[in-house]
Amino acid sequence: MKKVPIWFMRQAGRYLPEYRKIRLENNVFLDLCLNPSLAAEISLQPIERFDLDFIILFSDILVIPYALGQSVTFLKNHGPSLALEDLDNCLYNDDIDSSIKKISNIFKTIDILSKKKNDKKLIGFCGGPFTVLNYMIEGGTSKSHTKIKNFIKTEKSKTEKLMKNLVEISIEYLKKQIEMGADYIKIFESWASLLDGENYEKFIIKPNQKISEEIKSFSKKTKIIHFPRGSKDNYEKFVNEVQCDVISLDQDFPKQLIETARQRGITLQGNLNPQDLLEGGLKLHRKVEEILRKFENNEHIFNLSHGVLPGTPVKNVEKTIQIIREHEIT
Ligand code: 1CP
Repeated sequence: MKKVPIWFMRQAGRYLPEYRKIRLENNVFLDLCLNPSLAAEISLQPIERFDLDFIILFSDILVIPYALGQSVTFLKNHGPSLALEDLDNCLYNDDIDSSIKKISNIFKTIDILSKKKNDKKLIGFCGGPFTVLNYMIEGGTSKSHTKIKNFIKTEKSKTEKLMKNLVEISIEYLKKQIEMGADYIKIFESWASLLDGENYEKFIIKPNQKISEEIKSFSKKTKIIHFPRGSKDNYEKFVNEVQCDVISLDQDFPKQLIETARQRGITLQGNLNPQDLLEGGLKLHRKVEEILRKFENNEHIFNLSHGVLPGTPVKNVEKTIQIIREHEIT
């Protein structure tokens, strides 16, 4: 009898009291990401509590701008803040090896986790190059994304150079994670939704294609999860052009993708709405069953369509897991 494997995007985080406790004692978020024993402990918290099938490294996609030379801080309840005056450091950075060394503690976290993972699969990750560039140029979270849209239009050569550096460092960063024991790597292209047409091709397809190719030629057995969030009709193009073992789905993807993925042997991951998980009740029950049915003829990893929201009750996560575990695939 086959079971649907489970993990949750942002499964380690503020909805867990044991995470909040460590966070309270550690004010500087980036220090926490670069502290191997605490980062490993946090990565394992959701596994110990829920016995999930995947461990995801506790870190953040914004360690890459930090490594390249941009100051990154996380203000309480304010999200990340990246210093725009440091952009030139990243632009003229030609020493990727030294940059990677600044965040090499993360590889120690992976090493600890790979020794403790038992039968669980270990996921390493990075941000998609365009998504990371978005934070670097916006200086943090943005609603309008005017700076990045303007930047790629008016600063073509700087965009090209920054993207080149981001692709290069992401590949090296992922390879090191694989060397230290990551079974899967996930590329969070969380702001793919901002682009279409030619720009989608140039800033989403091409860079992700390059990363996949390099990773596959480095290690055939490592599974690649792509998450081009908000790609809508471009999801189909994405899976046709970028090598992926798993495609992580948000709420709004073309139904045809289910059939395409089945034919191509691509696993679907997703796609419970985090708001449904937060609200719980009968609606949550119905939504979880709907998702299990929707993907029952595919290889499926149960997950959310985006990260767990901070106010999510732990009992809703437990309930969701119970429904999935009791569900039998025939
Ligand atoms: O105050 C805190 O404790 C910080 C909250 C927090 C946490 C728990 C941040 C700040 N990052 C993380 C961990 C994190 N981030 C993980 C850990 C592994 C896990 O348990 O899943 C992962 C995979 C990420 C990835 C990440 N960071 C993404 C990609 C996924 C997504 O949500 O689209 C993005 C965009 C970020 C940026 C980021 N980090 C943190 C914040 C508040 C943000 C901004 C998000 C936004 O712009 O809205």
